[in-house]
Formats: sequence, C-alpha cells, structure tokens
Amino acid sequence: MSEEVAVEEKINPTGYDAEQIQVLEGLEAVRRRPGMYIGSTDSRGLHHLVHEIVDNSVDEALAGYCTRIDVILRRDGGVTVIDNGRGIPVAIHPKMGRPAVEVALTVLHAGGKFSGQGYKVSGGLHGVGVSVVNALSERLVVEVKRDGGYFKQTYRRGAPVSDLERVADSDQTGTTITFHPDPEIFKETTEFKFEVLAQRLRELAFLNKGLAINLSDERTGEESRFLFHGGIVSFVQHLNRNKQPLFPNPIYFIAKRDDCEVEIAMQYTNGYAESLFSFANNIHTQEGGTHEVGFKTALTKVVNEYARKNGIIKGSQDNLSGEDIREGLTALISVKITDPQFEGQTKTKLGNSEVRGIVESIMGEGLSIFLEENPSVAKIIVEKALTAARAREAARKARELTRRKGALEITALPGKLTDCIVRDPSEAEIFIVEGDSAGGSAKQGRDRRTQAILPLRGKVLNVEKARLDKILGHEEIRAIITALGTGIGEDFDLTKARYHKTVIMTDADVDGSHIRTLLLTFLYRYMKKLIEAGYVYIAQPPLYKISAKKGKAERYAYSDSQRDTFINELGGLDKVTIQRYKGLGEMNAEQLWETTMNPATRTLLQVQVEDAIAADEIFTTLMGEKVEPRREFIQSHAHDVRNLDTIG
Ligand code: 0RA
Repeated sequence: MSEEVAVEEKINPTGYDAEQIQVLEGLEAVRRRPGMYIGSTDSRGLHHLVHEIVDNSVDEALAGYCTRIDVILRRDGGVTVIDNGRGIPVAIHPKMGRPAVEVALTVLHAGGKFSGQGYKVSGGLHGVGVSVVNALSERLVVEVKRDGGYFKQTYRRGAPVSDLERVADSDQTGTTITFHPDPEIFKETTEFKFEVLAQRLRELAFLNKGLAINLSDERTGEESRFLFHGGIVSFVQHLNRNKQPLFPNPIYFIAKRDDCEVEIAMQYTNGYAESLFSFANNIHTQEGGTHEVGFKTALTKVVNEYARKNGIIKGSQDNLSGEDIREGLTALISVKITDPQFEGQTKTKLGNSEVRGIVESIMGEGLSIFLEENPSVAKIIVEKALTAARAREAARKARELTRRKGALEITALPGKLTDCIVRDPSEAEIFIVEGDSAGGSAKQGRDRRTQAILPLRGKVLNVEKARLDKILGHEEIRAIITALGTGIGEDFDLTKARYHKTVIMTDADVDGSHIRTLLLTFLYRYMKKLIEAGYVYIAQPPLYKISAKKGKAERYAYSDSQRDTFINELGGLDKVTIQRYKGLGEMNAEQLWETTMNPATRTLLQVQVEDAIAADEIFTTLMGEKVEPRREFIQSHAHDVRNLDTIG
C-alpha cells in the first residue's frame, strides 16, 4: 500500500476500504457471470479478450496518438498487446486515491472515460473495458511509458498483487498489457488461434488506414503485418481479389459532417452477388442500420437520375430497382461517430437517425459528381443494372410459372422427395443426399416419422456463376426450394420452413465436399436466414469401420486418429479388418442409420456463418471464376476447407 493511501486512511478510515470493497465486488461480479460481459466463455469469448484490449489501443489511434499495435502470442499461453499511444495515465485519481491505471484495470467501465476527456470516437462492441479482461485473467501485467517514466503493475484475477511501480525512466509513451486467460473461467479452451485474431486485426488495419498492426506467434514463428495506406479502398480490392472488377479502381468518398466521419469505397464486378459491408466505429454492423439505408437510398437515386438524364431509361420506363443496381457490387461503408447506438438482436444494427441523412448526402453528392466526371464508368454501372433488371424480370416469369404449375398439381412438393410424417417443422428433418443409391439407403434406414429424404442426381449448379433466372431453371435447385418451403431471396420466409433441420449428407470424398460446397453456397446466397437461424447441418458419416472377432465387435471411426485408437483397442492391426467408406452408398440402410442418421448416436455439424466477410471470401474463392486462387486456397487451407462445415 502506498503512503498517500495510508495517510488518507487515517483521515477517512472508511473511505478507501469502501472503495476497495466495491472494486472487488465489481470484479467478482464479472467472474461470476462472465457471459454478461464478454458474450461467452468458449473460444469466441476467449478471443474477445484480445479484441477488447486491441480496441483500446485502436481508440488511441483514432484519437490521433497511436500508429502501431503489436499483438504477440506467447509460448506460455499468454498474449501481449503493445501500443505506442499516450499510455494509460498513472497520476493519482482524485476520487479513488489510486493511480488512474489501477482504476482503469480494476473498476468496471472506467476505461478511457474516467479522465473526463474521453474519446470522441470509441470502438469496441461490448466496450466493457480492460478491467473485464483483468478480472478474467489468471495474471495480468500492465506496463506504461509516460510522464518520463516506465511503470509496471501486476494483477491476479483482477486484484493488484503490488502497487504501481516506477521501474525506470523513459522518454517514450505507450501501453503494454500481457495477460493469461484464467482456465477456471475459460474451461473449454485457453488456446488462442492465429487465424481468428489475424482476421479481425486485418480488418482493423483496413478500417484505420496508416495504422500498423502486427501479429506474431511465438509458438509457431508465424507472423503477419497489416498496414494499408489505401484503407477501405484496399479492403474492397482485397474482397474483389478473386473476382473480376468491371473497372480498375474502387470509387472512394470521404467526408465529415457534424462530427460524423463517413468513408465509402465501392467497385462493381461481373458477379451477381451483392457484397455490402458496413461498419460503425470499426464494428461490423452485420444487421445494417441507418448508414446502410442512407447509402442504398443515395445509390438508387443517383444512378436512376443519371440514367434518365442521359436517356438510358426513357420517360415512362420504370426506375431501376435498388437490388438491380447493387448486383455485383462490393461496397464498404465506414462511419465514425461520437455516440453510436447499437440496436437489433445482436446489437449490430446502427440506430443513430442523424447518420442516415449525412451518409445519404455525402454519397449522393460524391457519386453524382463521380458519374459526371467518369462517363465510361457510369455507363458500365448503368448497363450492369439494366442487365440485372432484365434478368430479374425473366426470373419473375420463371418463378410465376413454377407457382402456377404448382397450383395445378395436387401437391407442389418435388417428386423425388420422400417426406416425413410429422407436420411440426420443429420435429422434422430433411436429408439432402448425394446420389440415388445413398438416397435409397437413407430412405430405408430413416425414421419415417421425422426424417424426409431428398436425393440429388448429378452436380448442383454453381450459383456464383449464374443469375437467378438460370438458377430457378435448374431442376435440383428447384426441388430443394420447394421441399424447404421458405422461398428464396426477397421472398424468403423463415416461418414457412417445413423442417427445422436441413442436413446435407454427402460422401467423404472430393466430389462430396464439392457438392456440399455448392449446396452451402446456394443456401448462403439465397437462404442466408436459414443458416443464421441455425437450421442447416452437415451429416458426419464415418470414414472407417473396424471389425474384430469375425464381426462380433465393430466400431466406426470418424477420423484417422480415432481409427488408430480403435485398432489398438480391438487388439492391434492383424486382429482387425478395416473397411474404408468412400461413399455413403457403401453402407447399407441399417449402417447409415446407426452411424449417421440416428439422432441418439449421430454427430451433426451446425453450419454457422459468424463472419459474413470471411464467408464471402471463402465462397468467391471456392466457387468463383478464377481457377488459380481456388487451387491455392484449397492447397493452403486444406484443413479449413474440410471445416467449411463451420464457416467463420
Ligand atoms: C485513459 C485515458 C487516456 C488514455 C488511455 C486511457 C489509454 C488506455 C489504453 C488501453 C490500451 N492502450 C491504451 N492507451 C491509452 C488519455 C490519456 C491522456 O490524456 O494523455
């Protein structure tokens, strides 16, 4: 205990103790209910700790004081985050009677705000502050360089183990935080994954041009350096790197109005998907919000105005729709505002109403000037939208045709579907099965009450390379759409889902994984909400059957290491027979039920798209037109490709 405090204690015997008790109670609350503060205590929550610290350093960069952040994964399981910002203040906090840095690390929500001159712009979705990371760390060391000194303090599970110590002189500034997540809290795992951190750090570097963020892994020697002078222009180029842009440089606007900074970068490709990503204070606003609305409104308005003015659409002709104008568009919108309001189910929808008008006017003015000054690019954009509009009209007709046809038949369900008996979607499952023979086994082996089977013949259409009209003309895709019952795209309605589990069941070989990817791409592009609702699963058929004692003992192995374990358990290599399953068709109905379909014994992987940006990249790489990146991707991500089941 420092001297000042001892003196204060004499003057006010209860004061310090009361504060201290409150501090400990606060941290205890975090440890009791960590989920409330970091969302979860699984791998996701674990990585959130790093993001929380990094967000504080990025705040220093936003305030104009920090140019470099280093994240180091230590061999002993700890993480160090170093920045060259101003350093967390070390002077005695007037109310708390402790160094400000100690207050920041021990008092909930103290963060950068206690100084009374907090940031104008503050990132961090939960924004819970470094004290939460401290509370959830077995050990945390903070080092601060500022005011001519180099200071250091250590904590255990949030509580200081010593006073802040001035270790040396320093003419530099900055903060270094090293922490070891507490295994008592993170029971599932305390292992940090390089790729997970790299994804977010790369994104932060794109969103904050000129900020250098380095990630290094002492466990493996791996290192990534992110520094983009082009900011979100580089981000758009990165997202389009495996697509075919229709003009060389992304269109870019930046402007500030009423303390709201708006940055927009956009570029069209010859693809059909819309890849629009928005951010508010560096947070990916997955659910959109006022900034997206402002952007879309201005884009639709300006392109229509331009097309009319130049006689590309005539007087009586309908306006081009927003969707048509966004076909093939890759766009990034990033706003930085003082007091962001996050709404929506996952708190990722920007609610600030003033932002809508600001983005709309900045985008509107910027784009009209751009189109006037760049008639050749303007022509490309309008032509693209016109083609999209024609295709959409053709698709509407095709859809109507299917609807009308359906109305004439007794049931609109596809002939190939073997439906289940229950009508309650929450009980019902549909297996989309590769090949007729596996389909046959699945039909025989299934629980006919709850399980429906839809066998697919041949290849599924690659929807990355086709427009909606062509997609709707494809028989296999149509069968899936009618069987699932939800409709697609704008018409999608989750409440109409006929099954709450859609299970993709393909062979455990290259073809099977290709078909699975094609199906996932289709679901991702046209029924994203089905995935978001958690209704899409991947079946896990076994890779091997290991039998011993002339078939008396049988085990199914789902991985090579499991195979080896079972071989040993059943008495070693010459005592057992190993059957490798190449396809689902090699299993009879009973085996398929037992290993893959029986709800009591099977494993299903739930498909998750946690990160829409990563998913977009994966799908364009795997399914897009360029072949070379696909090969490279599959070679360098062989593991991830197998794990595409849990994207993100
Ligand atoms: C409070 C006030 C100031 C800076 C910070 C906190 C700060 C926090 C973190 C966390 C990681 N790195 C950080 N860098 C700075 C402003 C201090 C001033 O006005 O000089």
